[in-house]
Formats: sequence, C-alpha cells, structure tokens
Amino acid sequence: MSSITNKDAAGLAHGKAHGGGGHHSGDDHEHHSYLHPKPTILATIKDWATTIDHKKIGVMYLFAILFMFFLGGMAALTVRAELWFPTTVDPKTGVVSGQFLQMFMTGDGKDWSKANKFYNQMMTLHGLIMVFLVIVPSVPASLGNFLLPLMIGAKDVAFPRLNLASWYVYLTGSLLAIFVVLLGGVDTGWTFYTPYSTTTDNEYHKVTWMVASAFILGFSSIFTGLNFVVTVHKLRAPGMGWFDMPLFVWGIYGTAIIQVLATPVIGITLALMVFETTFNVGIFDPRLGGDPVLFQHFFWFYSHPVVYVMILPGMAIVNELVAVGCRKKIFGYRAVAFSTLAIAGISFVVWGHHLFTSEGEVAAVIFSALTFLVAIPSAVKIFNWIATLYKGSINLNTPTLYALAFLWLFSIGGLTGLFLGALSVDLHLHDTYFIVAHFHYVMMGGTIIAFIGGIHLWWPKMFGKMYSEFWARIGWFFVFVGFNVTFFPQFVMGTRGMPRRYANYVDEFQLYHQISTVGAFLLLIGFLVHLLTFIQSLVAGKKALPNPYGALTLEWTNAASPPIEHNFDHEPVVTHGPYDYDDVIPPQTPPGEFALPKPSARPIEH
Ligand code: HEM
Ligand SMILES: [Cu+2]
Repeated sequence: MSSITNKDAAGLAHGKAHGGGGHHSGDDHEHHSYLHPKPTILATIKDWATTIDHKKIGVMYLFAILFMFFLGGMAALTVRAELWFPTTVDPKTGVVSGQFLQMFMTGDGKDWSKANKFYNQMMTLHGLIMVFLVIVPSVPASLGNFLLPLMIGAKDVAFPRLNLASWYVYLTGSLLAIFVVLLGGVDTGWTFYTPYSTTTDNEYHKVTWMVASAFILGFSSIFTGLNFVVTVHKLRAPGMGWFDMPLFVWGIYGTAIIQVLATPVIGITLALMVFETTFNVGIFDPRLGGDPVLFQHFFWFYSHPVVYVMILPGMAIVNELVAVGCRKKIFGYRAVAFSTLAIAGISFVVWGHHLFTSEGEVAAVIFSALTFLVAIPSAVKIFNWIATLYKGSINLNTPTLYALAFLWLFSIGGLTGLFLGALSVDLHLHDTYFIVAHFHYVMMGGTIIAFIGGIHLWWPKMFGKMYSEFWARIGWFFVFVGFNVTFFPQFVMGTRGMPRRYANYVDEFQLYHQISTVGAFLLLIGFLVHLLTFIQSLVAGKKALPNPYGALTLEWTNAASPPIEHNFDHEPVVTHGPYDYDDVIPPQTPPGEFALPKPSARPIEH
C-alpha cells in the first residue's frame, strides 16, 4: 500500500495531461465543471431539479440543511430570549412580568398560558428541526453525497435515481414540517412522548402531520443509507481495498448501516401512534389498555442508535481534518476503522439509559453497565487523533481549528455522558439542564462543529473558490467561545436542579440563564461571519487549485476543483494509502509547495 515512489505519484498528477482519447470519446461537455450552467436559466433549473449527479444533490442538500439550521436557530434564540428574566406574578394585581413572549402573545398582562404554550412550541420546533431536518441528514446527505464517490474513485453512487428520490422525500418531509408550523405548531417536544403527544391539542391534526413528516424523513434517511452501503461495497476504484479507504468513508459506512437498521423502528412507532389516535386501539394509552413506557422503549430503540448516526459522520470528518491539518499518517488506522463498527454495534443495546427513571431496576442496572461500553470505542478515536497530532507540524487553518474544537467539546460531551450513564447520578440529573448541556456538547459541539470544519475543508473542492482565512478564523472564534458561554452554565444549572423544557424558573437561576443567552447571540455572530465569508468567496473568491492543502485522498489528487461532471477524466487506480504522507508527494499541489513531506516526528510507532 505504501510502496509507491514519488515518481509514480508525479505520474499520477500528470496523467491528466497525457491522457487524451482512450475510453472517453473526447466528448467536450464531460470535461465541464459540474457547476457549469446550461445555456438558459430555465434549462439550468431543470438540470438541477432532475439531476442524478451526486455532487449536485449533495450541494442542494447542503443549502437546504443550512437554511433549516437557520430556522432552528431562530427558534432557539426565541427560547433563550424568553429565559432572560424569571417570571414573576404580582400577588396583588396578578400582573405577570418577565415574559418576553408575553409581549406579542396577549394584551392584558395576566394570561401567561399562551406565552407558555408558544414557548413550548418554539422549543419543540427547535428540537424537531435540529434533529430530524439538520443533524441526522447533515453530513451524510450533503458532504457524504458529494465526497463519497469522489473519495473511492467512483463516478457516482450506486443508485443515482434513488439518491434523487431521497432528496425529494427530504424536501417533502421538510415542507410538511413547515406547513405544520403554519398550522400553529406542536408542543410535544421532539421526543413525542405519549401520553402527552396523544392527548395534547391536535387541532387540524397537526400532531399527526408532524409525526407524518418525521415518518417521511425516515425514508429519505433509509434511501441514502442503502445507497451508501452498496456504493462502498461495489464501487471502490481498482486497487482500493477496505483498508485503503479514507476514514471518512468508514464513518459514513458505519452510519449508513445504523440508518438502514434503526430508522424503520421509528417509522413503525410513529405509525402505531397515529393508528392509536385514529382508531382508538390501545397501544401506548393506558386508558385503552396501552403502556406509555412502551413508547419510550420504541422511541429510544431508534433514537439512541440515531445519536450515533449523528456523531459518526462528525467523527468521520475529524479524521480528514486531523490528517490534512498535520499531513501525517493517522495513528492506528485500523483501530479507528473498527471502533466505528464497534460504536455502530453497541449503539443498539444501550437505549435503556434514557429510561432509568421509568424502567425496572434490573433493566436499569444492565443498561447502565452497557452504556459504559460505548465510551471505549469513542475514547479509542479521541486518543488516536491526539496521537496523530502529537509532535506534528500542525497547520492551524480554520478546518484544523474546528478539529481541535471538536476534540475539546466532544470530550466534555462524552465524559458527561458517562456521568449520566451512572445510574445513581442519572436519577438526580435526569430531565435537568445537565442533559441539555450534555447533548448539545455532543450534537452541536461534536457534529455541527465537525460539519462546519468539513464545509471549510472541502469548500474549495465543492465550489472551486477560496475563502478569506482571516474572516473564517474570526467566525470560528465567535462560534467556539459562544458555544461554551451558551452551554457550560447549563451543566451548573442542571446540577442545581433547573429542570429542562420550562418557560419559567426561580430567581436563583437568572444569572446562568442570562450568560447562556448572551452566548447564544455570540454564536449567532459567529455564524453570520461564516455566512458572509462564504458569500464573499462565491462572489469574489480566489480560484482554488485542485489540491490546495497537499492532501492524498482521491478527491484532492485526482479531481479538479470543482470536479468535472463525471468526477474524473480517467478512472483512478489507487496506488497509495489515503494517509501515506511519508512516502508520496501529493499530486496536483501548487508547484513548489509541499515538494517533500514536512518532517514530523511520529509518536510511538516507527
Ligand atoms: C460517548 C458516550 C455517551 C454516553 C455514555 C451518553 C450517555 C447518555 C445518557 C445516559 C443519557 C440519558 C440521560 C437522561 O435523560 O437522564 C443521554 C442523553 C442524551 N444523549 Fe448521550 N451519551 C453519549 C454520547 C452521546 C452522543 C454522541 C450524542 C449525540 C450526538 C448524544 C445525545 C444524547 C441526547 C440527544 C440525549 C437526551 C435526549 C433527550 O432526552 O431529549 N449522547 N446520553
Ligand atoms: Cu442514549
């Protein structure tokens, strides 16, 4: 795998120049960038709307997901604004103060129920959007779609039409969710726990529609997962064995397996819920002879594995950020690859840790023990990345800064997961802000942070333009600081008993809530800086070279920036591993730069 000489590598880079005819009929349009517009605007729109090109589908997902992220973020800011003041009721007049949402909900100053309901709706909206419309599809559907075929040297995914179907299913599910918001929104929380969700106000069947939306989105997830599993098995370029795949591909592969196996469970659960409310059959409702805790079991049997659908792609990105950031071989490649599969496997047997307070004692003890198992493969990854970075000559550009942020934030998130996995501790912390802080550190501090890092790393590849490194770092700074200011105080509040999901609170928590709200607005600034930086790049960015970082994976070494319609002008033949920085000069790099691999001491090995 690492037997290639530098001469071969140079040959690979120049292959493009010599290889005219061959199996390609010299058909000109094949050599256009995939972004090349059609002659008229209408034709271009039609081209994108009916495309089966994985790159275009990936880009459409990317913009849709970022738009949803914006909507979900607005809901979060509303929630944080409401929590600026504790609510107080004047004992004499009955006038309520301290409710931000009161301002536009009711006039007389006494009825706060509407404001509280609106708060619940905003909180639910935030959770539903962020989980089902943003994080679950985020990395696989956008970057995964764009990069997976490029990284394994394929022309497209295995089932390009299924891929397009998956995009339209996602679009349908998202539009349905937005439609429900226009109907007035739901207040069930993203978990749809029964019996509340089957008894709360269901005007215009909006709870049912929202459930249907999650159901539909599940299919999009299954389609994408199936597609990726087959693609990885069948379409690897000649010479690419399983252990020559970039670790990003391993991560997406592990994710795809969970998506395919776990998603049907939530589909069935939601279908049963609708079945119950429509036909009055007792499944979850005790009045009809059902069992509400059964819902929790079903829900978490899906949703715990799905938290790994959320984190594995984040980890997948971090592999590439770390490797490119210090241009070193990933320490312990196989351990990292296998830990991905271990996480995928273990994720199916720990769901009971969400039910410590509602399941039987024996079950709780068993689930507590099993939960600790997940920490092992997660820690393997963290240690391997740190070992890779150790003594490397690290390029502290924005993607690498995001990798470092991930390592720090995910470690806090994962370790606090262990607190929660300890049964006796969780009985105290369950349903407090500690939980909110935990899952934001893993979901946002982990996945979203890695996602933004990944967008920065592959931006030049996707759009063929460079962005302002200076402004990207400013954005990173605000995001990193804002994130910690928002969520760290929530750990403290949680341990002191602040329950989650409440619009009101006692005065002693005010300072924590206010710090947290300030943090949320710092985050907003960070994201706006990133947005403007990217717009600037699209409009006036410097043209990107094929391989600006001197990386070794195929999307950099063998494809243009942006790639041509069919990805490669020659089917790549893999002659070196994805991280063989010691033996290979990266092809397609800017002349003069990266002439020799930078010297970097390796820890432990060699
Ligand atoms: C690395 C090891 C991890 C462990 C040991 C762990 C453990 C736990 C435990 C025990 C709970 C239940 C707490 C309670 O409700 O009382 C919990 C909640 C949660 N965790 Fe983790 N976790 C880990 C990683 C993750 C990751 C990677 C994610 C997502 C990317 C995640 C997302 C969540 C969510 C969303 C909840 C609560 C959801 C809710 O109640 O609304 N966790 N975690
Ligand atoms: Cu869990």
